[in-house]
Amino acid sequence: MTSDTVAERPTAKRVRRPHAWLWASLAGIVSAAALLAVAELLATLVARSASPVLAVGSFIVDIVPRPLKELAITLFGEADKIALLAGIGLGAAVASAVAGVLQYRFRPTGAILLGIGGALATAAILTRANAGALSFVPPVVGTVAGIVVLLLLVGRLRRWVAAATADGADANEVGMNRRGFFLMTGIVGAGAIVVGVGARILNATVASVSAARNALSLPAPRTTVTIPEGAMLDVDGLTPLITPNEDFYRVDTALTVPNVDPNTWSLTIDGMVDQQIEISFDQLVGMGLDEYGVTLTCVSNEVGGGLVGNAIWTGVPIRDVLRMAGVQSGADMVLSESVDGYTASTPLSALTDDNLDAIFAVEMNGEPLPFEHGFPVRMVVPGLYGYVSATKWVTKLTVTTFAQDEAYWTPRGYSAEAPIKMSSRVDTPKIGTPVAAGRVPIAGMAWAQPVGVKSVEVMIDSGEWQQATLSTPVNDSTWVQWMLEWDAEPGTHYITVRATDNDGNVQVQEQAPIAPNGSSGWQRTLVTVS
Ligand SMILES: Nc1nc2c(c(=O)[nH]1)N[C@H]1C(S)=C(S)[C@@H](COP(=O)(O)O)O[C@H]1N2
Ligand SMILES: [Mo]
Repeated sequence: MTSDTVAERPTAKRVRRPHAWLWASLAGIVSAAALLAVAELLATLVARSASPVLAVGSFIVDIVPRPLKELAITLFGEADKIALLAGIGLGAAVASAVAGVLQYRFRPTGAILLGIGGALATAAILTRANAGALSFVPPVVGTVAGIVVLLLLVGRLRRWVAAATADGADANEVGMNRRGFFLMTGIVGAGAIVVGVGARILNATVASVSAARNALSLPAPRTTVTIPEGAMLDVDGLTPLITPNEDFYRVDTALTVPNVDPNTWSLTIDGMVDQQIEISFDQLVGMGLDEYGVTLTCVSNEVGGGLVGNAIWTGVPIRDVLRMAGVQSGADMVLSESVDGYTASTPLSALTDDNLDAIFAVEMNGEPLPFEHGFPVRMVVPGLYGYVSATKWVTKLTVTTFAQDEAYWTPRGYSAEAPIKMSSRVDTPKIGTPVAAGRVPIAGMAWAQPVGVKSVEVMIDSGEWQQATLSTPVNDSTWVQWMLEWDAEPGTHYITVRATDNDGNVQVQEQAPIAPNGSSGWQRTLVTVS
């Protein structure tokens, strides 16, 4: 740095030269804070419980040599984790201050240093056991944000220094540039603290609910669902009888998946009841768990579509809980509400029917409900579309009437009541995937909850209806598989399918759109045989 003194300048006011190194360090630290804040914020959105800061911390814990670890424990005892985090924080602060100075003196080495740090952090995060497919997004986007902030801040600092060291420096101009630098540094720094701390707190609750779910040990169900022999047909391309949780369709209005801790969860039953009650998760589970096989269907499922899935749910009949509150006469609807304010209107009779098994489910296919599917408690009602019955993250039931209350979707173009329409679907062969001439199995799924499917018929082109072979149903509220051996001749053919339920009703041929109460029609698939 040059050392001509400002006092010699012929300006009216004294123009002070900035402590450039100091402010460059600050710029570096604020850039790193922005990096962390953006990363933590994105982590809450895309990578559940994967805090980039903590992932890097855990990575370091794992690579620190044992003697050093033991030394840390001797030195800091139970506070060793805090000491480690403080150490990482200090190290990161020093490194980012260095990056700021480097960027100021030797453009663009500071940005490169920050980039290398971000890349190392990304690598550390991706080596963690709980890393998901999107875990790279928070550190990568965070690093880009950090570099942009560094370039901007150091750019401002340079302008300030240039103004202050120019011949005949103008105090006003210097002041303006100084304020520009501090304003931007202050806004980014404060923003990073608010966003970063907020995201970290959010992230911590996500992680703690995640831990609560992992730690949950539920009593074994008293009764289990028996899968009868012949319940699964062996055809390539046919949907499995039980939908694995990770393949189960998800439909809800939740922007971010609610985090509900089972230890603080409670269910309130109010409205037209003898006494309002509130039960805890332990009380609910303590009523005794049983398994139920129920196929869930979304009203938005088009004929032939995939918004339908079948799971074994473990839970407690809703009627048993309603009985504790005592339903009063005159009620005909139960408005269920989730923690995020979503509501569904379910006919009271569907929840009190002894032959229907509407349940509060706590498990899905033998594990606690996945977060996306309503952890810790959701409703499952055989025979009703999800939007009028299957409230996830449920915390309240209000016993009421259709005349008095309406649910989330009712003013939005969907019916207040919506039984699932019987439907059937071709899974194989698939449209657009030609098959070789010869014996070709045609197979798919059919459902008619809660009555059950009696038969499925298939028509090739405009031929006769042919009876498909059905799998043995698990019960009347689950779907069945069907298949038909077909002697496929070269050319293009139409395959049409329709089901008949145990009451003798044939699947409705007339096409209906999904609104207001579900699609109808027969699926007709075009197949090319070569
Ligand atoms: N809290 C809440 N529960 C909800 C919904 C919702 O938007 N919010 N959507 C419903 C709809 S429309 C359907 S089809 C089912 C889907 O359940 P799934 O996501 O577990 O498959 O959840 C129902 N429960
Ligand atoms: Mo739905």
